[in-house]
Amino acid sequence: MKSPDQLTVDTLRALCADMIQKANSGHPGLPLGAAPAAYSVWSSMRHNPRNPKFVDRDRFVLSAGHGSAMLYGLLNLFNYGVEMSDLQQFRQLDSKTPGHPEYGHTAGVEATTGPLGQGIGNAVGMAWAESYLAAKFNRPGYSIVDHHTYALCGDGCLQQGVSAEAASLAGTLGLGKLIVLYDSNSITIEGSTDIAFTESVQGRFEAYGWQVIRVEDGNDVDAISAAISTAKVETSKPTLIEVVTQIGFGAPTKQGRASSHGEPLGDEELAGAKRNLGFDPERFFHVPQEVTAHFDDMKQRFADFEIDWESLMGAYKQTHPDLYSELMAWHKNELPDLLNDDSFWQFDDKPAATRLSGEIVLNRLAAVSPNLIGGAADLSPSTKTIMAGRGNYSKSDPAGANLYFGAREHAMGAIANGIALHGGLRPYVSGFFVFTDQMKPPMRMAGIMNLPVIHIFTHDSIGVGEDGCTHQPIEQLAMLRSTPNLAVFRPCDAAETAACYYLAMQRKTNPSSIILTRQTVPQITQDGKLALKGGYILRDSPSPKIILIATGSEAELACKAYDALAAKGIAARVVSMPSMEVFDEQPKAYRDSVLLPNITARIAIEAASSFGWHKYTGLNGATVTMDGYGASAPAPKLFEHFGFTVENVVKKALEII
Ligand SMILES: Cc1ncc(C[n+]2csc(CCOP(=O)(O)OP(=O)(O)O)c2C)c(N)n1
Ligand SMILES: [Mg+2]
Repeated sequence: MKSPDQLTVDTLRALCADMIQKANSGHPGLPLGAAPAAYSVWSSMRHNPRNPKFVDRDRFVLSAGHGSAMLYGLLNLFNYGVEMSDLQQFRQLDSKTPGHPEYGHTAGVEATTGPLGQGIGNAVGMAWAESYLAAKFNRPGYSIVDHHTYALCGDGCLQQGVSAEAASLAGTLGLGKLIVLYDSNSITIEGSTDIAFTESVQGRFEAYGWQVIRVEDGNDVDAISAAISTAKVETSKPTLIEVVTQIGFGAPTKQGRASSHGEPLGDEELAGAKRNLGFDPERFFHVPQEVTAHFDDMKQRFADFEIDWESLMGAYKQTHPDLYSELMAWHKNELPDLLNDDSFWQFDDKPAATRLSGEIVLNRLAAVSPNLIGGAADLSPSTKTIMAGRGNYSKSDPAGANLYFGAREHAMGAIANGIALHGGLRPYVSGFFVFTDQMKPPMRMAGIMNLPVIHIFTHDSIGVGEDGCTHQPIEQLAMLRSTPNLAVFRPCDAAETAACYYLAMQRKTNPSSIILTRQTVPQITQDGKLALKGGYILRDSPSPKIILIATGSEAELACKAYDALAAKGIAARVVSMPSMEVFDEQPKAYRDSVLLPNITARIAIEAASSFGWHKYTGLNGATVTMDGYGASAPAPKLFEHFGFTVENVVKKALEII
């Protein structure tokens, strides 16, 4: 007789193999090998399947997202509302069970995963958020923020650089409530890990400052559960539990082989696997009565977690009413009415780099948005993203809201996503714009997951100057503008910067990137609120013959060209376009009133790639842009060298009028 635990694990395995076989697509190797580890976590986790959003729940991230079948199997068995019919629709259009787990799509999925390693970064972010919120809100006798974050990863996740970045930081920060289970099967797609991955993972993680526990028998649920208990006892370090498993466990010929990684077992192999697990090979999608009863037994324990927490919160509300209200407000991401707060929109006339204006605006926001939290990839002295008076997070001071990521853009993005996924906090991150290349993967994931992460990037063009081509973004604006569900902002001065931050803060279901200059720019707008429409008329003359469209530092050039054209008797209009995405969201009548469809002479001016601008200039239009790499020289020299001059704009204007 199998124990209920063992029977459950084997049921999970069989369900996964059936799902993948029916879909004729998927990854059986991980579920068959890692089912005991996953079940050990889920049965010991503090969660309430009846309410997947229970605020103080433990989080579980399947970093090895290709094991999605296993996650859906768990969600089914634990009664999260994923039904047998959903398992039978695995990987089909509009199903609850897509190829890789999708946050916001399937209740109980805590993060969209699939790009290997990202989930570890997300989990670090969740654990960091928990630690900060606990430091901020817990009081003696009231551990109202008190949960663990689990991630399950494979060899592939640990091969990825992002996991190294995130793990190194988690060790430094001493995130003691982070527990990562490593499905150590020594197999990846191309075969044995011997061919490309031979370091001591244990040595590596110990060097990061983690506790490492090794479970030799990945089928031993009790041993894995004991390791989880040991992990919880260590509160000053994150824990890696290396669970030695066999990929495709139970499959007669594919067990231990890469061939079980990413394709259905096939009818014969599936039947053999079921026999090996002690199941009837003729029965599909079957959950034995004993397993159902086992989950019924656990149900009340899970419900009690939330009931107990609710009663603790009730007492907390009585004893600490202000903190209670604040916590509630943080979870709602509430914002004050900045639109009617004049002090938010006022700046002096002195020229200033938009990164410096950004610093002013960020601090104005921080004063009224206490759940704002964030930092830079070792660049805050340059990106100007410190919130004054909000403390610096460290192992010894976990109540600090300024975060230090080290020079780790990729992990920074993934961690920020994790903070947003956790809830209660509004994260921002910052770095040099050119290094968005290093964090495109999590920026894309933020778009996919509808996460309101704010990215602040400075040093936005050849305006960087002497650092040269490696530090001068060219194609990055086009890359971000082409990323779905991501709003990009490139303000031209302080007032527009305020508008862009305001818009970014308003966008609660998608990420925003604010792109700022290193170099000084003049204050050229009169009313920053005009920029709230994304694009608007900055200078105008009666019956304009040509429209100059510019963003950021090039808005000034457009204004100067406007004056030069006026001196030649040519009526022009300048459109400032700090955000294409926001402009495109405006009604057609507004957009037409700005871009005047009957005027085809249009020039886009931006010190970056021309890619994407023709949707506004049309094919008859022109661009003053740059499609090659930059160079090392003082910035004014570079703008001249690459054609960002009044003469060049006027010349192009005369060509197309
Ligand atoms: C960033 C990224 N690169 C490549 C892939 C494609 N891929 C999916 S799984 C995998 C390797 C899987 O190895 P492991 O994590 O050990 O999983 P196992 O084969 O043991 O299930 C790769 C390369 C991916 N999903 N993400
Ligand atoms: Mg593996």
